[in-house]
Amino acid sequence: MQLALNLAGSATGQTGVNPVVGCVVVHGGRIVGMGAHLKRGEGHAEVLALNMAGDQAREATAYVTLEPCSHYGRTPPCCDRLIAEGVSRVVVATVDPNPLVSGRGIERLREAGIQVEVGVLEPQAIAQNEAFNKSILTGTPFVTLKTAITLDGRIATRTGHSRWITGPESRAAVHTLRHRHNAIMVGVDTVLSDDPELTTRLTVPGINPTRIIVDSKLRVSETARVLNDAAATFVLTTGRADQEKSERLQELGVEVIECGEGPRVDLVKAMSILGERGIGSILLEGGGVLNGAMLEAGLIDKVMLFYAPVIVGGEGSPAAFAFSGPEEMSSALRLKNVTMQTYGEDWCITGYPAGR
Ligand code: AOF
Ligand code: ZN
Repeated sequence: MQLALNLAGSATGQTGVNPVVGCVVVHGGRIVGMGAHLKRGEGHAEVLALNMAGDQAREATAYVTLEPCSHYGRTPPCCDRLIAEGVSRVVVATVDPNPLVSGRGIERLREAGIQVEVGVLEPQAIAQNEAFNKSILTGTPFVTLKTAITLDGRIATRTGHSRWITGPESRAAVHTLRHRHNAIMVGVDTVLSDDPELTTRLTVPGINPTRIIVDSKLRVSETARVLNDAAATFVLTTGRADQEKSERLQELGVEVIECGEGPRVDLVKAMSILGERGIGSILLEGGGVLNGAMLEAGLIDKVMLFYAPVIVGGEGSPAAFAFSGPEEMSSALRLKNVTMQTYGEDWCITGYPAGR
């Protein structure tokens, strides 16, 4: 099962709104087939592993990280294939939260006389599909807030200078995060001040996330890099936006999406629209005002703070979370399941807002 989880995990970021799934087929103590779901619309893990196993699938055990599907989606049900191949035992890490499957796959295998065991390495399997687990049930994307931050909670100096807070190891990790999310989201002020590309730049090619710019007044410059390269960009605005500017942006190949009637972009509505457009996960790269607004709206599922060992002070220097905040400490937003990882001289603190 650990091998199946590793196979699945290696495809994180390339299955779109689909889960990552791995499968290992074992016969007589030998591995005879392996597979991972690699792309939405293409083969499921079980099918690829069974294709490799051939005749040796008969009387074999299949280890699968997610309950085999029982429905006709873009591909036929994996259950039927496992039954047809004569597999005698299926070990499943966790049940598929997809309401179209959710227990039916396991039931169907059992009815066919296959021995089924559920719950092996389940916590790892659930964690691996945290984005899918949310988006399949809510229709809205899983949002990871990421920021590079000083020890005193700032994301730039008092003059707005921010390159670079963290070191090369952290920055490389962030590009891996971009590869692993369907979209990347920033406020228009970040685009105006930094003119970033918001693409995935690793030492090997990665997948570019769809760029999402939150821009209620369509202040983005038509010459901004995010509007003039090959990667996809959505601009979120409101019904009050200047229609001529909106048309000019659309001529550049950008999708302009109206979320509410203003004055600000309705972020809750935005999440549903993005879910409908096939965005299952978003990496939120701020700045502070958008971070604060997303947090206040309860739209953050996960927080990753890359702390650099620097202090910048400065009375007006931008904070990572610019929102009014609670009156009392007991009402502060608390993170749970907190872990810490080092990247060079930086620490990344990862946690999940409690109560979500
Ligand atoms: C599996 N094995 O490898 C995957 C599963 O549109 P489709 O046909 O690809 O179906 C997508 C749904 O199937 C997805 O929402 C999830 O419930 C399940 N994914 N199931 O048995 C796999 N990728
Ligand atoms: Zn399937």
